[in-house]
This record gives sequence, C-alpha cells and structure tokens, in this order.
Amino acid sequence: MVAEGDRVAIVLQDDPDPDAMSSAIALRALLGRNKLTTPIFAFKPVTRPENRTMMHLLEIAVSDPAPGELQNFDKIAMVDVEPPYFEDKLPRADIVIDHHPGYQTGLAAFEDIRVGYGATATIMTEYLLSAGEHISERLATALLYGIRSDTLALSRRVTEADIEAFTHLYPLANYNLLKLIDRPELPVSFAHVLARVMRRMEVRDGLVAIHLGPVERDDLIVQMADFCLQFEGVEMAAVSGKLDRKLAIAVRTHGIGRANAGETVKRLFGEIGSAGGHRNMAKAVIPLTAWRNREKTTRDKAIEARLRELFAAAMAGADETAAALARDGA
Ligand SMILES: [Mn+2]
Repeated sequence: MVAEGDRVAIVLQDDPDPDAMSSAIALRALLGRNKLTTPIFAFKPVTRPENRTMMHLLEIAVSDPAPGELQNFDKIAMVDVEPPYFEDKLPRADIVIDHHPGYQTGLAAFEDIRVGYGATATIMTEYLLSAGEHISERLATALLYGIRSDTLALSRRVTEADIEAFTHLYPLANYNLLKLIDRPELPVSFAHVLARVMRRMEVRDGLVAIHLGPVERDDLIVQMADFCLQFEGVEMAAVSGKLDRKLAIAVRTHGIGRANAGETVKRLFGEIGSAGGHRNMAKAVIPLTAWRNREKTTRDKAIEARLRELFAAAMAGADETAAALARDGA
C-alpha cells in the first residue's frame, strides 16, 4: 500500500496514551521508515506526567499538525483510534489499526480492528513478529508499557494474545527505563518547595502530615506522600496541596497494621469533598470554599496544623476523630 517515496503521517487520538504512542513507532518500524519520512501527529498534546516521561525517555516526537499540513501526505495512517473520531479534521484515512469497538468501519483501504484485544500494541507486536522485524530495546520497552497500561498490568480486558505479546517483549525491554517512566520527572521548581517543606517534616506517633501550599501539578502531592512514607517509623503520610481552588490530599500507608488510608479520608473529609481509596493509598479533594466553611481558614500554616490534628486523631481511634471534627466545627 505504501510506495517507497510516499510521505506517511501517523495520526493519534488527542492527548495520546502509551498504547497509541508505542503502536505508532511500531508501525513506523514495520514500514521501514524514520521520523522524518513518517512523522507522528496528534491534535492535542500528551499531558499525563507518566506519558510525557515515556515520550521523553523513548524519544517519541508527537507534533500538532499545522492547518492543511496533513493534506501534503500521500498516506494517512492511524493506530489505537479510528477515522470517525476525527470528524472532518483529516483529509483521508488509508491505514487503520485499532482495538476499540463502536466505530463505523469500511472507511479506509487497510483496516485491522480487533475488538476484544487489550491493546493496539499487542496487534502491532504480532505484526512485527510475523514480519520477522528486529524489535529494538526502545520499541520493546514502549510496546510493553503500552500493553501494560492499557490492560492495567494485565488485569483488565486482557486476552491470550496480549499475554503472548507481553511474554515476547518481556526479555527485550529495558527495566530501568520502565522504572523511570513509572516515576515521572519532577519540575525543577519543586526542588525549592521540597527544601522549604522537608525542614518541617517530623514523625509523630507514626504520622507525617505536610501541606505543600500551592502546587502546579496534582502528582507532586502523590509523589511527596510516597516519599514521606519511606522514612523510618512512618505508618501514615498525609500530604496536601492547593490546586485549582481545591485542597487535594494524598494519603499513603504500608497497607499493614492499624492505619487504613481509604477509611480515614472518608471519615475525615467525606462530608466536605470527594474522598476514598484503599487501605494503602487514598485521596481526598475538597473545594477550598467547603474547607473554609468547616475549618474557618485556608491559610497554609493553619491547614498543615489541622491536617496533623485530624489524622493523628483518626489514627488514635474513631471516637477521637469525631471529637476532633466536632471541636472546631462547633
Ligand atoms: Mn488502546
């Protein structure tokens, strides 16, 4: 279908995920192309921190097409998505490889849609293996991560084919890179926040409670809670930050012993925001207006003191929690 001199564009869904990005570089390898002859496009950029880290570490370039730019390509391919998704934004669709159900089919000359597969990366792995194509460490790492993230580590919508592809890729992938992708890179500005905050950190009765103040990304709060849990004697870490007129609180425990993160946040914040989670990780998001109504203030210092008080009471027992909640609410 693709002639030697053809310019091919690979188009992905908005805010591409690891399955889409890995499938795109697999298709490029399968066609024997490089990023100049076969660029990857998306109308909206990658936003999730883990996905951005994957993109940087694996050097996957995804660009936003300029108006009319796609008209200049001889062939338009898409992976992990189908033509109706783009409405009238594409001049044509020639190659479509996907696993999503529910789209109108028959819109492209080459169509391979395997509904039921856990990931498009699985389909692409099968193509690479059938073609006897060399699968580089970079490509294997990307595809493995694509399958893993679309199937929630092989726990959701997974088929025999996904497991087989995963097994093929496993010995070829780079584990240090996978580990780095799982731990997204931090903005440099966060170093200053850390330097300020860590000076205040103390462990009291197994609890660390820290309020970061305004933060630029939600995942910084989560990473901070993970980090605090690593110190000796810590049974529970509660870290909050202000973001978009809300107070986000991430809670971590080791998942053993008396502390239960999910139950604790529900008890403490269920009435003024969304709160929930599991034994070892939980989250609460509270509009600052609701926090102010109950706690009377949204000053950063006061938030941290109150956080410590509430979580300490929750760890000590349910009756004390109720008392702590009632104390200032009254
Ligand atoms: Mn997918």
